[in-house]
Amino acid sequence: MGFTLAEKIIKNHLVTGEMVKGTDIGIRIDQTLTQDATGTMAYLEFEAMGIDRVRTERSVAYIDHNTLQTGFENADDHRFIQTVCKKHGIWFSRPGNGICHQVHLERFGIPGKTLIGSDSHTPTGGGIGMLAIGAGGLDVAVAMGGGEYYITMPKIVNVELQGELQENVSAKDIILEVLRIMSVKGGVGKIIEYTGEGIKTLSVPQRATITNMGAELGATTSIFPSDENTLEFLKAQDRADAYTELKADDDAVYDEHIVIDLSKLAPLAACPHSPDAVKSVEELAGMKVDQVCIGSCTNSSYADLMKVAHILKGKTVADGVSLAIAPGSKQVLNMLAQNGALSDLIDAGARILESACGPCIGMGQSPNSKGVSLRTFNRNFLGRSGTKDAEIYLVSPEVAAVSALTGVMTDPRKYADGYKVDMPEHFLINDNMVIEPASVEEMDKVEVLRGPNIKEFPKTSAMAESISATCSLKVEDNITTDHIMPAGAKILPLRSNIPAISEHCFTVCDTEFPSRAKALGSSIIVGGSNYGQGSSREHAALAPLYLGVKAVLVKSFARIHRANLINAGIIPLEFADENDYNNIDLGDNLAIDNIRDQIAAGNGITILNKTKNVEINTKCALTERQKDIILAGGLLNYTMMNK
Ligand code: MIC
Ligand code: SF4
Repeated sequence: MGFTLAEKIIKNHLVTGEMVKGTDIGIRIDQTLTQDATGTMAYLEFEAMGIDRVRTERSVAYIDHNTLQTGFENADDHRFIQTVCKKHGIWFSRPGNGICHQVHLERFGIPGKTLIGSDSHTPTGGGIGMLAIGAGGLDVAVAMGGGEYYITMPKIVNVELQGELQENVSAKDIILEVLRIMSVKGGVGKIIEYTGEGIKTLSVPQRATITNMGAELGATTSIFPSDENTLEFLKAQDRADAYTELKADDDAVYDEHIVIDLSKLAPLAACPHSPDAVKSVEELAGMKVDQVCIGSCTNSSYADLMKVAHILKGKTVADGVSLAIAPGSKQVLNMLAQNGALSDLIDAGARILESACGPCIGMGQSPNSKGVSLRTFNRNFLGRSGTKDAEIYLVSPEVAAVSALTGVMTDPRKYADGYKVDMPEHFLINDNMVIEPASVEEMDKVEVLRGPNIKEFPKTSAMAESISATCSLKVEDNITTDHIMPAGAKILPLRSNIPAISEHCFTVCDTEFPSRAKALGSSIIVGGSNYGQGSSREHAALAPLYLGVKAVLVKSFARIHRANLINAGIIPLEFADENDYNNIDLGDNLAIDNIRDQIAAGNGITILNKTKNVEINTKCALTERQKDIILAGGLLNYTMMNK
């Protein structure tokens, strides 16, 4: 029996466990990436581990999220990251150089290598044949220190692409179709592997759009083979030496099989407020649009923006529409500048933003009240744009550009000609915005600079014998980490300051939560299924930890958030019987006795709801290592104990 591509890469990197689906495995990590909003915490954690120099083949820190500098905080954090990188052997991509995933794909990604990043869209690297996985900052810190990364050996889903896309139907429509089929929880515990004749028609940046937004499926990662298109891309990036041909064996066995005929796909849009609320653009055509944003790590490549420039050339953005464009990297922006396409964008009335995440994470460009905004991004969760009553639709660059001109949702097949952007033979290469780390001889001389916004990682202690806690919050299904720990221009600058950012925890759902949880001292959160989907931000675990949350009891968890809870020493519990969700209400007094023994025994944990006088059975499926982490009071304590 042959192997799938993901299995081959895992096999080559396996350190602990066996490739048995559903069991825990530890893999060696070749590369790491961080971005600034999660990076400060990750580097504080790395420093706390007391390791001098990273032990990976390549670790890169990007500054791309917190680039709106309305106070000293972000600039201080950037300076901290820059100096910590210099000292400890990490490459530093300066603000202005671009979005981490776009730049990593262009300049550092290598087929067949493993990459973990403190950002959920790290699977973008799957477009170039990497096994690229999003993780919490602490897991990335451990990997930088040479530790392996633990995942549950996923099931492998084969998405077979047949045929070729029609003109003005794009890679974004492929992943929206996969989301329509599988939903935002359909990928949990799975790797999505793309095969079929259709993949030959897709360039690396198009493939990366698909693997990027695979994060919205809840998948562990997504991956394409490394083939002649990969070589063409790497050659054009002057990195042909990074190429290896990689594909699944002909007799590989997959757990699921989905077939998509590309020629039958039409332009699609994800409707508010979920990436899987997919409808055809034709159905939505004519809807008035107030804002269009083009960019983000999903759709800001050279080809995407050339297509947009071609559609806009010589025309003017409709008078009711504000069009913002953020090219994904300095490379892309500079190429558009040199070939004149930037001028076409400016001339049409586009507001050009710096190469960064920008509006995707609510850093500026919030829409007007009740505004309809079409975005080429990957997430449209409630409130993420910064305007709570805005309606965000996720669309392709073609739909976005054509609709910006007409002022209403428009099917590009009727309005744009079949302009095709060829992969440039040579991208414009200039890595002058990437700073090399100091040499081993020089590293001791580097001083790490810390601003007053940078506070320590919250201290945790070993798990107690029993817990007496109150239910401090009860929430529904599909709670995202944007609900738990909102982002945006006002809150993101507090990412290095857990006490301050905790004041915003869950305020999207309940403004009283932070003060209530603090007053209770010790509490438990209750939730529905797919709890913690979305971003990898470990702040969604660290803020509850700081506020005294001891356990989270839900119907089911999203992968990265569950790992972050364990890393923070918070017990992740699932209802043994989902109907028990109705047996706990806000304010109920809950007790767990002999908790250490119950965790160690691994047969689930019994909670007594003292208010209702009912016993609730929960599942707490932890591996031996995870049990030890929880009992030690989190991964940092565990790592220090095992140093
Ligand atoms: C996101 O797209 O939600 C983010 C912002 O990039 C996050 C990381 C973060 O919260 O800093 C992610 O995707 O992990
Ligand atoms: Fe940045 Fe948005 Fe991509 Fe997250 S999804 S990395 S915020 S561009």
